[in-house]
Amino acid sequence: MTILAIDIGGTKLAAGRVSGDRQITERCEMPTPASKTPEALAEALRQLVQPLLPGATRVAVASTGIIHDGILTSINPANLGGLARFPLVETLSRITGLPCVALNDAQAAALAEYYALCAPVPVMVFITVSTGVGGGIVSGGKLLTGEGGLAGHIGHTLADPHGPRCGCGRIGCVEAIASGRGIAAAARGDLQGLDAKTIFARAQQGHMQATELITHSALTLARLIADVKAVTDCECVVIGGSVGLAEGYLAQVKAFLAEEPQAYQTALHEACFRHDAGLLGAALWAEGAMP
Ligand code: ADP
Ligand code: BMX
Ligand code: ZN
Repeated sequence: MTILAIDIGGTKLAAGRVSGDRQITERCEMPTPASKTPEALAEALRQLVQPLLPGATRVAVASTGIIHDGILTSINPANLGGLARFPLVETLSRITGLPCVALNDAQAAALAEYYALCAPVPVMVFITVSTGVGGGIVSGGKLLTGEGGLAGHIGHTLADPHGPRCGCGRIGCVEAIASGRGIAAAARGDLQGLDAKTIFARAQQGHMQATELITHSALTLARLIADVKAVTDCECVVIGGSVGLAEGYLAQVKAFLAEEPQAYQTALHEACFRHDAGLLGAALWAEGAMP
């Protein structure tokens, strides 16, 4: 059985063919269209999956946004070019002619990373620090999606009541500060208008403001992890996303978490499947969710 897995993020679209032994055999990537129309996203997805279709028997999608009944609804529309509501499963079934399932990207990655653990644990939390900040919780061997698909959206918890307004409408969300977009939005002077990837590169060169922006993100994430520990009593937290996996980032988060009281400590790891956790998690979901 070959599953065509797709990962829709706020910055990039990725797709791969996942074989029966859970290996990604082919992989493609393209930027997420900046346009606000559903047609633009549908066309980008068509181009992305076309070369991977031969031999695939089903489609599995991990996508940014709340996924409920196959519909993608943005909690933070700013992360998806303003696209608020998109018929994800219907669109991909039409494009591919194959049965399709979909779930949130961080929830999918949580599932893949849970199966990658050396031994099962009662509670594991996955956090992606990427365009946004997303999360997925596996408890008692089950992925929590919630009735409406909102479970795990920990990027929209409060980090700073005096912080910037988040695209979700709240003020001072973790995502508005710690995410790639949050880092870029806070940049001033010669860093203004640069993306998080470039700001990380500047920090490597010793740029003081760039270093401070990244440190502030890492501190915000460490505080979120302490909160997550208090809520879930998780055994470990796994970090993914291009910001989360950037060189030196997790080390900073670990250092800030170590300053919190003992009760809030938890083991922190980088995602074992790195940037492919969403793709593999979607494929696992398809194996379990479809006959
Ligand atoms: P998506 O959100 O589409 O899943 P990513 O996980 O790649 O995609 O996250 C995108 C964010 O990560 C952007 O803000 C981008 O600037 C930033 N980014 C991409 N590559 C790197 C890198 N090597 N180091 C730090 N930040 C990065
Ligand atoms: C946002 C939200 C989450 C998502 C998270 C990470 C939207 C469009 N997305 O909080 O559903 O899991 O970003 O998404 O509202 P990514 O694009 O950074 O991978
Ligand atoms: Zn928010």
